[in-house]
Amino acid sequence: MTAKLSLPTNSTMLSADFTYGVATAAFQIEGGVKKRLPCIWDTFCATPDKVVDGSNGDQACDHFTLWQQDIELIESLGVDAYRLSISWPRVITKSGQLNPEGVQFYLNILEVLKSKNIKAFVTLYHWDLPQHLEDNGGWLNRQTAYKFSEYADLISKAFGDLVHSYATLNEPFCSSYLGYEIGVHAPGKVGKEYGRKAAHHLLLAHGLAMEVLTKNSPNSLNGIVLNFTPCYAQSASEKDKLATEFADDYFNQWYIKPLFDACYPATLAKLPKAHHPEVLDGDMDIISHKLDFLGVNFYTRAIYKADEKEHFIQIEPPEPTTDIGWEIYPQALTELLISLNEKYSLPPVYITENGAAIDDEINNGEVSDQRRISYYNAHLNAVNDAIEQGIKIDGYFAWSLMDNFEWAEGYLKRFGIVYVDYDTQVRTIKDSGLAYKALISNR
Ligand code: GCO
Repeated sequence: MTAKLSLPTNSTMLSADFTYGVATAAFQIEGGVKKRLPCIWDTFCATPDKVVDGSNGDQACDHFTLWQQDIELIESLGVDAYRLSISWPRVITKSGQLNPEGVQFYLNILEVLKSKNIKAFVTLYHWDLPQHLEDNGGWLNRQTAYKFSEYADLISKAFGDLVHSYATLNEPFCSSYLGYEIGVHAPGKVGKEYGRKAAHHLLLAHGLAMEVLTKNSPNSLNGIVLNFTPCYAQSASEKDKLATEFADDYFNQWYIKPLFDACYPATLAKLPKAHHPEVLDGDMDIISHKLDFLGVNFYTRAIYKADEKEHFIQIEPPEPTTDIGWEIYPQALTELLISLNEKYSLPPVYITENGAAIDDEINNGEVSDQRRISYYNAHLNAVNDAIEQGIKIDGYFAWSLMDNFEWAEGYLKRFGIVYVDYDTQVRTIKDSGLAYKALISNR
C-alpha cells in the first residue's frame, strides 16, 4: 500500500489559499546550451574532478525542447504554482541587451502557465552567472551587482504582468560560500577572504533589483529565497554553544540579518579584517529594502562542536539520512521558522524548497519512493506546526518537479517527485508525486 501525505483536518494548509507548487532551476533542467551564452557552471563542469560523475548541463532534462510537455505534467499534478528560474545568459547578450529568442522561450512558458492558472514564481538568479561577467571578477566585482539590476530591469519589463512572484536570488549562501570560499560550486574559487566579499555584492545585487522590481512589477510578490541549515550544538557545554552560534551567524544569519536589520552579525568583528567585505555608505539601506515575501529553503540541520583553530567543526550527521547524506530532522524546520519569526519581523513566508534525494528505482513504470513520501509528510507537518504557533506561511514548494542535474553531484542524486530516464527523457510520476497530487486535490 502506498503511503499518503496527511495533515490535521483543521490545518490551514488544507485551505484553498495555501499555495502548493513544484520547483526547478534553469541550469538543472534546460539543456539548450547552444542557444545561450556560457555560464560559470558550464566552465565548472568542464573542469576535471569538479562534478562527481563528470557530467554537465548540456542536455539535462532537455526542458528547452520538452517544456510544453513539462508544463502539462505540472498541470497534471494539480499544483497552484510553478517555481522556475531564468537563465541570465539566455536572456541578456554580452553587450547587455535583451536576447529576443531567449526572452521568447520564457514568455511562452509564462503565457502557458497563465492560461492554465498556474502562478509563476520566477527566480532571477539560480547560480548561472554569465561566464563573461566571471571573467571580470564575477561576484567579487561590485560591478556585477549593477549588471544584475540592469538584467532585472530589462527582464521584468519584458515579462509585464505574467509573473506572480519574483525572487531576486536563490540561496546567496551557496553562490558565495560554496562558490567563492570553499570552491565546491562554480566558479570554484577558494579563499576565506572571498566568501564575505562575494556575499556582500550578491546582497547588494538583491537590494538593487528589489528597487527595480518594486517599480516595474509593483503587483507581484517580490522577495528573495534563502537556504537555512539550522545549527545545533553537540553538547550543552558553553564552548560548543558558542561555537554553534558562530556557525549559525556564518552560514545562516549572515544572509538574513542584513535584509531586516541592515547590518551583518556581530561575528563580523571576530573575522580578520582582510576577510571583511567593503561596505560603502548606503549599501545597507539598499540591501534592507522591504520584502513582500521571504522564501525559505530547508533540507536538513547540522551539528557542531567547538574547535580551537576553526571556531567550529561540523560533526558527521547521525542517521536517518537521505541518499545525499543529509540527516532527516523535520523538527528543525519548525524550530527554524519559530526562531526566524522571533528574531526578525518577517513578511509572509513561503517554503520555496524542501525535498529528499532517494536512490530511486523504476520497476514496471512505477517508482515506489516511500521514504520520500515519509520525508514530505514529516516536513509538511513541521510547517503546519509552525503555522499553529502563529507564523504566517503562505505556500510550500516541493524540490523538485523532476530529477535533474544536482550540481557537484551531477545526475547521481535524484530529488524529483517525477522520475527522469536521461537516455529517453521519459518522465514517470513517482509515488511521491501521486501522493502530493492527492494531498492537493483533496483539499
Ligand atoms: C539548493 C538549490 C537546488 C538544489 C537542491 C538540492 O537548494 O541547493 O536551490 O538547486 O538542487 O537544494 O540540493
